[in-house]
Parts: sequence; structure tokens; C-alpha cells
Amino acid sequence: MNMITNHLPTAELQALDAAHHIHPFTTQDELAAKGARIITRASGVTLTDSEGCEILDAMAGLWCVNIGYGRDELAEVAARQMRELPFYNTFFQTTHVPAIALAARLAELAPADLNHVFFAGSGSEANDTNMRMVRTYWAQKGKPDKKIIISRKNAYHGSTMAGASLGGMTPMHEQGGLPIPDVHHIDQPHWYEEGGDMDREDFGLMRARELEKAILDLGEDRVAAFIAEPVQGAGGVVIPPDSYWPEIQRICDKYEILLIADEVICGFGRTGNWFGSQTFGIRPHIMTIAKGLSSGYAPIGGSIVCDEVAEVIGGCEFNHGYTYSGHPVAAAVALENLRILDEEGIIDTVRTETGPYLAEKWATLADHPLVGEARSVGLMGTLALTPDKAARAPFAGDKGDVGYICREFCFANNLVMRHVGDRMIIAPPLVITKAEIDTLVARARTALDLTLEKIKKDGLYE
Ligand code: PXG
Repeated sequence: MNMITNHLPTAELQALDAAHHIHPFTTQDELAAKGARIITRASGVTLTDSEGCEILDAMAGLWCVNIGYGRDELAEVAARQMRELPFYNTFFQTTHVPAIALAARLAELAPADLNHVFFAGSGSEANDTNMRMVRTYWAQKGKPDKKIIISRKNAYHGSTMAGASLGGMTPMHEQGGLPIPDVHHIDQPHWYEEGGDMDREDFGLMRARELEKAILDLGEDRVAAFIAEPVQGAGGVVIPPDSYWPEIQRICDKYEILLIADEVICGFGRTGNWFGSQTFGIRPHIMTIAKGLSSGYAPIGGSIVCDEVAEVIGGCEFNHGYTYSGHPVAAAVALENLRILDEEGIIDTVRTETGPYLAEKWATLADHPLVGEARSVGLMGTLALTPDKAARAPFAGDKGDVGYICREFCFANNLVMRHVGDRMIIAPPLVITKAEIDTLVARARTALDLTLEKIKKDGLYE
């Protein structure tokens, strides 16, 4: 316990929050009745709330605080940049040093000929850029009808009109008349929930071949691009079968459609390489980046674009841009974050030490009576909760009820672990130590025990 006194009492803050602050993805009335948990500070992998509780943040904020909390270097760089040049735009034939340096560094880090960066303020904005960029690319090549972007059900690509349309979240589509035209969704490679009796790898191939079928059905001359996360994050850390990505790559190559890898979660070390595309052998034309780019210390996103696409776009005025494209403070913070990730060998540690260690410890949870599967890649992990392991069966009540119960037990026991339906997911800061991984897994097991006890009592475990 670490009591904090430099703010209003929790109840007063909660009342003000409920009165004036509309939260994302939240039923306001329910939250107002309950009161939001107020996070006041953080260090390393640990959050402190307004009551002084210390919480292990196994979600790295929102999949973004890759270098962990409390790095003074980033604060210092931000302050220095604010004094020197707090803002200038990158429109109207101007630029500035942080945007130049960050673009050049990203070109170095990104694989193959991904050498050009268009900056945005977030992952959603970057995917809006991507949608317009790939359509402009084909229009410039004399194929204005190549407009359709194929995505996947249960994908997450952001919350703007284009981002939510590209995403495959039905509850998002139901609000605001989405998806916008010329977005098509195919099935996801989610063997655990949708694979039935099929072999995992056969299922992966089958789901990849849906892309080929969609291209043929829609017409090769109408399809601009395919967009996908290397591992679906918000969809529940859906790690695809090994057969999936090579087949997707083959199909994209064969039909010459652009491949957009949405690296917003997988990028900057999450899977043990700089980019998820490297872990899964994907050769994208465009990568969407955000989150770990600045470890969440400043809002920044972007699109890293290959030579060919940049060259074609370069032949016209691309009528697109954001006030904060390449914001100097955010860019300076991102550069410093990349320096720390690199110089401290954080990504190598994930690949060779903490990733394999998490995999081993996380897998031990598979012996729990509630857990149907425990998988991880790098430092992202997922547990499928089930009342019947052999059948991979769902629970009797509404989907997500048991996951929610488990999440509440995690939170009450000072662990932030998310639920997506009845899957539990983690993506801790990349600087988590082995000892902290032990604590994480121990708290997760306690939450599973408490969940099992409660759902047995409530008659949900049938
Ligand atoms: N692409 C992917 C793959 C993402 O995960 C975005 C784009 C959008 O980025 P911005 O910066 O606009 O939020 C994301 C964001 C969740 C959750 O509940 C996930 C995200 C955002 C908010 C919540 O898992 N991912």
C-alpha cells in the first residue's frame, strides 16, 4: 500500500468522472453506478491506483507500453522538444528534424523495401490513410475500380469510420451504419472456436483459401488489398495455424493485390521481432503502426510503405493529411523509445528469454479445469475458458459472462488481464522480468480458481 494524497478522494473523482467523462466502449450508466478505477501513476509493469493499490499491468496499458512505465528519458526528450519546437506541420513543403529522423529510422528497422512513412496520430487514422492510399495507388495505375479491401471477421483495425469498417466487429458495425462500401470480410483462422473436428493446419489452409475464393468471386480487377493483423489482438489473441500466413502470402502474390499488415499490436517487439510480419514470414506492401512505436508515451501512428507504392503515389498529390502528421514531440518521443528498445536489447530478450519463459509458465495453466487452451507468442498470451475441454464447448450462459467474472477477480487481485468473450488475454510490457511473469501466472491461476468456484455456485459450469 502506497497512499497517495495529492488529489481529490477517490469517490469525488469518480463522481466527477461519471458526470463529465464519456468513456470508450463503455455503458456509461453501469460505470457511473460502479465507479471507474482511477490509475494515478505507474512504474515498470506496475500501476498504482487512487487507493494506493499496486496492480500488475499484464496489458501494457492498451497493448502499448512496450518499454514499461516511468522512463525519464522519454519525459526529458518531450520537454526538450517542446521547448525547441513544440509544433510545426509537415504540409506545404515543410518538414522538421524529428519527423525526418523518425521516418529514416523506421525505414531502417522495417523489413525489405518498406522505406517510406506517412505519419498519423493513431492506428485508426493510419488505417484510414491506408484505405485511401491503396485506392489512390490503383487509380494512379489506371485501375480506379480496384477499390475493395478484403479484411476478416473479428479483426480490429480501429474505431474511425474506415477503421471500424475494416475491422470485423459486428457490434461496431451495428452502430453508425457500417461498414462503408467496398469492404469485404472473410472468416478468421480461429481454429479453437471455429475449427470443429478439423486438423488445425488443414483448417488454417482452408481459411486462407477463403481469400482466393473472395478475390475470384468479387473479381480480381475490383480488389485493391487484403488487410490483417499478424495475430488478431483485440479479437482474443488469435494465433493462426502455421499453415495460414504462407498460403495468404501465396494468394496475394498470385493475384497481385496489396497486402497490408496491421502491426499496431504486433509491431515493436510484441512477438519477439521488431514486427509480427518477421515472426510469421509475411511480406507486406504496407504496415500500419502505432502503440509500441512510442510505447504509448505520446500518441503517434503511421503507415510504412514499400518503394513501389510510394513511387506510384508520388506521381500525384495525395489529398490527405492530419494536423498532427509527424508531430515533433510525438516523433521525438518515438525515436527515443526506439533507441531504448534497440540499445537495451529488449526485443532480443523477448525472443530468447522472457517469451520462451512465458510460453512455458503460461502453458502450465492448461491443466486448470477451466482452461481449454493456453497459447502464447512472444509476450502475448491467451487462455480459452471452457466447461468441457475435450469438446472445446462454450458455457451455458451468454458468451463473455465467465470471462467477465474472471476479469473481475483478476482486477480485485491486482492483475490487469483482459477478457474477450470467454478468452483471457495478456500482453505485458516487454520489460517484464521472469519473477514478474511468475507473479502474473500465479495471480491468473488464483483468478481461475475463484472463477471456477463462483460459476459452480451460480450454475454456469455445466
Ligand atoms: N489496429 C489494431 C491491430 C489495433 O489493435 C488499432 C488498429 C487502432 O489504433 P488506435 O491507436 O486508433 O486505437 C488497434 C487498436 C482492445 C483494444 O480492447 C485494442 C485497441 C484499441 C483499443 C482497445 O483490445 N487496438
